[in-house]
Amino acid sequence: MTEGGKGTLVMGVLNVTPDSFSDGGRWASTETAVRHAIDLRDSGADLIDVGGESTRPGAGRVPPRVEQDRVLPVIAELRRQGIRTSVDTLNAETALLAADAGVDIINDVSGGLADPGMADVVARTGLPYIAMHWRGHAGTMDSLATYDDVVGTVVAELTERVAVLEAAGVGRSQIILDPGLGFSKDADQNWQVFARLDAFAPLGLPVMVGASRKRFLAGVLPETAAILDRDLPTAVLSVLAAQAGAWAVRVHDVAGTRTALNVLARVDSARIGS
Ligand code: PMM
Repeated sequence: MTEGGKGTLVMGVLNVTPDSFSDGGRWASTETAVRHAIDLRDSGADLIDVGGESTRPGAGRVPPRVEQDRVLPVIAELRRQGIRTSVDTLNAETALLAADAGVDIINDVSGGLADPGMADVVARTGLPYIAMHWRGHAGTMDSLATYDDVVGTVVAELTERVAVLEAAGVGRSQIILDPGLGFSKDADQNWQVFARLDAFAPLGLPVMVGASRKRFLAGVLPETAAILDRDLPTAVLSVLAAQAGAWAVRVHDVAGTRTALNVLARVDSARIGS
């Protein structure tokens, strides 16, 4: 975790899919995807998270070849343009091919649970690896939101993932944790986990937060609000995550979060200067 949230990275979301829940279909060709990634970079993204399989609730699986055809050319082109990327994938093979294409980070929303080959690929590539808290695929995840103590259980389940990854040869310094907001958690559980990001500190690993446009944000908006109206509460949560020491926030509206983080930086530096 970064001290006082200074330097929290902004990861821009690039879903190269026809069906992601808030931006599906908009960046489905390599050319439009690359153009959007450049816009995100120009808006202040530090890196671009390239995904070719939607994880929205109820989404079906995509054959690895289709996923790879979507993400690999985009990653290769962004690499060529000097833009840092992560690949958002559950598949070890896709992660390995993305590494060959020049990806900088592997982002696995299953923390290695979906594909038993993932830990080995992470160990072999030596790339940073985002291990997110996950309990099941999109078709079943909502029914798996059962916890006595959601914060303690998420920390314990991620601790277990770290142990399994390390046993498979992944270096501890490669691992970044993500509490998995919106994945097998109801609205109250998402707020509880977000409110206790400090509970991950004892693990001593960087923490990333992905709250952007997720369903639980609807609860702070009027019933008539559209999905894009969730960008304001997302930016507010980006500031709170940064204050809690998050390593990075994963957002669709990079400009909004960048502005919000700039406000925090000015307040922090004014406090230090006074
Ligand atoms: N959320 C989504 C996809 N990938 N990756 C990480 N590490 N953390 C997240 O919270 C996360 C993710 C789903 O959101 P999208 O459909 O809007 O991309």
